[in-house]
Amino acid sequence: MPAKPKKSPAIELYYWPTPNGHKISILLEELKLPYILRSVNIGKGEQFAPAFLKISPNNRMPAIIDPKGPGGKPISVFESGAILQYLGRKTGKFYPKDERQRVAVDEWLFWQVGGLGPMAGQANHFLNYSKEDLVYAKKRYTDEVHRLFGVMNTRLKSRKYLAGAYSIADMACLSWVKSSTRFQPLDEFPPLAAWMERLLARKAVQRGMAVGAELRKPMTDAEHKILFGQRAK
Ligand SMILES: N[C@@H](CCC(=O)N[C@@H](CS)C(=O)NCC(=O)O)C(=O)O
Repeated sequence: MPAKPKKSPAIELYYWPTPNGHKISILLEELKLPYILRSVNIGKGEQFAPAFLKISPNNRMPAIIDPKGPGGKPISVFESGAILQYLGRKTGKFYPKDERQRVAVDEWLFWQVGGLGPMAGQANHFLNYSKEDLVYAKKRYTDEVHRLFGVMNTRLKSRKYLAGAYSIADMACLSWVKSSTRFQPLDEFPPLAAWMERLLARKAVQRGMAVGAELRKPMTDAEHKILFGQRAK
């Protein structure tokens, strides 16, 4: 009898339900790869645990451990963009091999990790978490999100996805766009709104964004102290 093909061992996903976490849970759901959820409660400071810092020295989730990495040996990956690219290369899905197409995906992926994510994150911080009401900071970052939404909107006027076929670049942007609609509605940006609805209609996206949703609670003062005002240790 022919030997049954061995199933790949499950990837460990170090995760908390935030837009940066969603990027990876969405991709894993899209890929239908088995994974084990390792929650990292960032409000409780679990991102500072020495074992976690070994795989994610920036004390940020998401991170993964793939027990079957290059050469069949385990590998850990931190930084959401690096994880998306790694899984894209490993599976050959949602990350084209053709160099021109790959460059386009990389452009929009880096645009997200260096622009949309940090700017929307700061806007959210000053609108919802700052103990001081800093008008300039709120305007600076909400303006920037508005500008970035405009850039995406223009790009999506003539295409369904950011870079060719549906890719890791779209997955990276989705949860940041969705969460930012709390302060920046999409009425001014119809192609962007249509893109968001197109992605949200995907079952894998719905599953990915639901991962760990029950873990998320309103932030307490103790959690605020852990998350904000961090300095080098
Ligand atoms: N550039 C990182 C950002 C990740 C990040 O900011 N994660 C946040 C949650 S969304 C976190 O783990 N925060 C923990 C902390 O602030 O200590 C990535 O893209 O992976």
